[in-house]
Order: sequence, then C-alpha cells, then structure tokens
Amino acid sequence: MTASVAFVGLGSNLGDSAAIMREAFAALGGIPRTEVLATSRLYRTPAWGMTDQPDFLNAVGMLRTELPPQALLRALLEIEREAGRVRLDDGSDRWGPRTLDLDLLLYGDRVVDEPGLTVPHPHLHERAFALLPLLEIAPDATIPGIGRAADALAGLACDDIQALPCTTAAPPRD
Ligand code: A4P
Ligand code: MG
Repeated sequence: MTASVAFVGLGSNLGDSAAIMREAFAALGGIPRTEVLATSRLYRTPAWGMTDQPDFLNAVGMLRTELPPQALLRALLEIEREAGRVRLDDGSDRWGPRTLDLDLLLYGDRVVDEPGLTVPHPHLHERAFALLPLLEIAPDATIPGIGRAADALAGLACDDIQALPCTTAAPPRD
C-alpha cells in the first residue's frame, strides 16, 4: 500500500483549547497506518464566518498515511467525538463554537468530491488561520485546482493572527 502525505487542520474555541489541541496531536499519531511528520505551532485567530464567538486556536498537522481519504476522515471524526464535540442534528451549530474541529485540508495532490468529503477543503485557500500554520510546516504546499498556498495567503489579511510560543505545542507521539 502506498503512503500519502495529508494535512489536517485543528481548531478549538471551547474549553481548554491548548490542552485539547495537544491531545489531538497525540491522537493523530494513534491513527492506524499513520504517522505524524510535523506539527505547527498553535495560532490564536479571530473567528471566521460566524464572528460573534470566542477566538480560536488553530494549528495544522502533517501526516504520512496509508489510509484512503475516507477512512482518514472517519478517524478524524472519531477523534473529534472523543474530544467532546457534539453536533446539533439541525446543523445550526455549523461554524459555531467547538471543543475540537478537525478538517482534512489536503491529501497528496488528490481531488475528492463526494458526499461527506471534499478535498482540498473548500475553504482552505480563503482562510489565513489554516494557511499560516500549513505554510509553517510546508512552505511549498500546493492546493490542487487553486495553486500555491503561499500565493493564496498573500491576498489575505493575517495581522490579527498570532502564533503562540512553540513550547505550547506538544511534539508528535512516537
Ligand atoms: N466534510 C467534507 N469534507 C471535509 C473535509 N475535507 N474535512 C464533512 C473535514 N470534514 C469534511 O463538518 C461537517 C461535515 O463536513 C463532516 O461530517 C464531514 O463529513 P463539521 O465539522 O460538522 O462542520 P463544521 O466544521 O461546523 O462546518 P465546516 O463547513 O466544516 O466548517 P469548517 O470549515 O470546519 O469551519 N474561525 C477560526 N478562526 N478558526 C476556525 O477553526 N472554524 C470554523 C468551522 C469557522 N470559523 C473558524 C474556524
Ligand atoms: Mg469541520
């Protein structure tokens, strides 16, 4: 089975977000047939979309995985669930506060467009809170169908985004 490099975006703005994200990095390392190659620092970011909610912490992890994208997403949703994320059935909490949100941002150079999974993540190129940590660990990242991640970031405001000292991000688990 060939392995692919995938990038996962982490976000949290409910509870002890820094601790939740450290645990999430560790949990990513526990996904079968998957290893964590790199983790970004944590970034404090103003809420995007539904702006009337607390600031987020955001980060990105780089994975090497033998899981296909659908199975990787299932593993991510399970980690979200274990972190205490509850979704409302009517979807009214979309873009609202959450203990942990894991988004599959990129999966190699693959484009996936099926019910329940869109890769690259459809908003990646317009979100500085995802692009900044992505570029920290993968400066040459390319978004299939869009272009260089660095070029996407160049058109976005990011002076209200602040990286936390790197000691707050845990190293990946072996
Ligand atoms: N889904 C499809 N494609 C993907 C993918 N590539 N990665 C499906 C992850 N999930 C994907 O997600 C709903 C469904 O999307 C999943 O069940 C999966 O099958 P969700 O996490 O329940 O919904 P959501 O997160 O509330 O909505 P959405 O549209 O995914 O929102 P985002 O993109 O996650 O944005 N502001 C700041 N500063 N930082 C943030 O992290 N996050 C959001 C949520 C809004 N504003 C933010 C932040
Ligand atoms: Mg999401």
